[in-house]
Order: sequence, then C-alpha cells, then structure tokens
Amino acid sequence: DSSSADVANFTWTKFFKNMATFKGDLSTLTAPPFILSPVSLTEFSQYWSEHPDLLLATNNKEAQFEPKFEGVEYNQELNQFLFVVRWFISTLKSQYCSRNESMGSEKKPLNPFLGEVFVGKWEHEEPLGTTYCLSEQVSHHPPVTAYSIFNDTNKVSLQGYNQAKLNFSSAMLSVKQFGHALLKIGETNEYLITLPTLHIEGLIAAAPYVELEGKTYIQGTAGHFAVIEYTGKGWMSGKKNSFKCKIFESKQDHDNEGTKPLFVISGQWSGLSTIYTGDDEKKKKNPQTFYDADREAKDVLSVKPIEEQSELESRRAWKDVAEAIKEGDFNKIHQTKTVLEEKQRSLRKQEEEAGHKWETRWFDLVPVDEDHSSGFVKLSSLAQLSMEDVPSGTIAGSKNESKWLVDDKVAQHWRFNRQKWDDESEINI
Ligand code: 0T9
Repeated sequence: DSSSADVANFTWTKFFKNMATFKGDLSTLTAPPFILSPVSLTEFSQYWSEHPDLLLATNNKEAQFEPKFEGVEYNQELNQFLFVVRWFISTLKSQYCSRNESMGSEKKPLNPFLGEVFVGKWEHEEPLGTTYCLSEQVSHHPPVTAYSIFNDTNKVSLQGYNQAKLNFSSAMLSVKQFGHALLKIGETNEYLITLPTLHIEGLIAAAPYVELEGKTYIQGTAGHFAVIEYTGKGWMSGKKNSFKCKIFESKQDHDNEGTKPLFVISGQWSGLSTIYTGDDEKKKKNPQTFYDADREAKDVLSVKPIEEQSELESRRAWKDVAEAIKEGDFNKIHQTKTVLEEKQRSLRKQEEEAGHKWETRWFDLVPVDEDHSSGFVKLSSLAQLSMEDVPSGTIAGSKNESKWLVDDKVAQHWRFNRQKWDDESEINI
C-alpha cells in the first residue's frame, strides 16, 4: 500500500544520503530492512566452487579441453590452463549475480563477527569425491574473510582471502578488492588469480546490482598468463557482464606487441562466451562455445542443520537476525543484532583484560618473505604484480602501487594452515 511504500522510500532516501556523506566503514551503516540480506559474507566463499566438476576437471590428466583447434600446439600445461580459465569464468555468475537471482537485487550482507566460520561440502561419487569448503572471518575491523576449498581425491585446492574497500562517488559505490586466490593442482602446479574492481549501480532506484570493471589476471607456474577485462552495459558491446580474455604462453608474450594471444574468449560471463584462436579472432573466424552459464545448474553446498552447528557457525549465530530480516521487522532486527554485537564486545573486553588476543582458527597472517607454503612470490614476479597489501591485480612498481603503500613494513597475506584444520576438534562438516 502507499503508506508503507512512502516509509520505505523515506528510509531509502535517508540511507542513500547517509552513504553519500559517510566516512569510514560503510558496512556499519544502518540500512532499511528491505535491502538487508539474511546471509553473511562468510558464506560468499562457496561461490568459488558451485561447479565442482569444472574445478576438479583441472586435474584430470585424461580430459582433453574442448573445443580443440587445428593448428594450435597443445600440451598438458596449456590444456590445464584452459580448464582453469573455464572454471574461473564459471564462478563469476555465483559471485556477482546470485543475490539478484535469489532476492531480486544486490543486498547488504550480514557483517561477519571475528571468528565466525562457515563450512560445508559438495559430495560426489568417485572420480570427483568430496570437496570441502572452509570460510573464516579472520578480521572484523577491517572485515577480512579467508577461505580454503579442497578436494584430496583429486589433489585440487583453492585458498584465498578478500577484503572490500568501499568508496561512494557520483551516486555509485566503488569497491576495490584486496586479496587474491591461489589454486593448487597436484604437487607442483599453482595459479594466482587476482580479484577485479567493481561498482554498485542502481542505488538511486533502490535496486542495486554489481558491475565488474578492471581486470583479473591468472598466472600459472608453467608460465601461462591470462588477462580478463570486464566491461558493463555502457561499454563497447553494450551488453551487461561482458568480458574479453586473452590467453598467452607467457607474460612476456603479452607484453610483446607483435605476439598474438593463443586464444581470445569474449562474451558474457553470466551467459554465453565464445573462444577463437588468436589468429582467427580479428576476422571472427571459426567461433566455438567456451562456456554457457545458463546451461550449467549450480551444485548447492551441503551444510549441517543449524541444531548441529557450533555457536561460531554463521547460520546458527545469525539465526535470530536472519529471521527478523526475513520478517522485515525493523525493531527485531535492531534488537537481535544488538545481542550479537554486545556479546562480541564483551568477548573482546575479556580478552583485553586477560592480556591475550583472539587467535584465528585455520589461517595465519604470513609475511611475504616467510610465505614458503604458497607460490605467491614466484607467481607475482612472473606476472609482474605487486606483492604488497594493495588492490588485487596492482602492477608492481606502478604509480598506482605507490599510492597505496603506507610504510616499508613487509606485506602480510592470509594463508591456510592445513595442520590446524586436521587438528580441529570443535567444528566438523
Ligand atoms: C567477495 C563479492 C564481495 C565479497 C562483496 C561490496 C559488497 C561486499 C563484498 C566483493 C566475493 O567473492 C565477491 C561480491 C559482492 C560484494 C558486495 C556487494 C555489496 O553491495 C556489498 C557492500 C558491503 C554493500 O552491501 C553496500 C550497501 C548496499 C546498500 C548495496 C546493496
């Protein structure tokens, strides 16, 4: 009816104005109930593997990547790289469109508390086997989520972390992502994946949605390098969620103007994309389907029922707040959130009084020069990417990099500690 629509409109207008003038952590802003999501950011880690078959195909030595072009020299490494790129493209729809699909628009996720965890698994018969997903809030101020997704049957594991820095300008929220993902396949092959910048549009109309901008880089240990460039509605093709991906034998080939890419993939990551060989792309000769996001149903992560969860697990901890959000009950949302926040505040106070800090559960903050468990240093140097704590995908030595450097402290990145998970006794999947 018109009166409740007026109230909603008023609070949205007010929220919009608050956003425009707010300085600091935007995630702390009070928003009108209809724009709140009952899902915590710790759950977003599952978006990396809603197509476990594509993730695990990266280590299937028998599988030949299709389409296969005549005149291209394939080898095991190139074959694997193509599987990695297809899996990565398949994750984007989940990452950036799923709230629109399930709730009608992007919504403000629950802001995870320190130590909040979210765990689940995708169970399949052999040869896929079980893929586990572990997600942990490793920092609250600023909010940082770390995750590990692994499948021991196929020796495939993904680890990473992310932090979003928000900035409001010209009626838009601009979001820089910090962090990266590392995909390990078998004993020796690893891939560094950087996270793109994005912005939230549709704020004035109270119908927000994500648009990607900038780039993702994928660098493999064998040298292969891919650059994926994102464009939105207003750009070149005019279609939303567009991208163009160029695959090279090496970063040097990418930098060398005279060298054509091995392959060029273009289209929509939320729909259809097409692959060409580097020779055919300009003439649009011999297009082949690369990936069709509409045809691949996602595989839903299985999560224990709330009654069996620990108090640190996301869905259990946020149960009352999530219910209040679903009911659209402003007072109840406020009330239930206050209970959770006060509990957290008193925990931090107790820790301070006892003179110890909260310890993260499955992840360690590792200085780059001590990071012997991942290929991050090697892969970053191959791709000439910054190893500092700067927006993901920043070029090493660039002006942009120096803009973000505050002191000469060695950068630190979150890394999964498998031993800690193997020793875990309280949380099970
Ligand atoms: C990592 C992803 C990230 C998290 C979200 C910016 C955002 C929080 C971070 C970057 C995932 O791998 C990918 C997807 C969406 C990103 C979110 C979109 C969004 O709007 C929120 C922020 C915090 C807001 O909720 C802003 C206020 C709201 C009114 C807009 C709907």
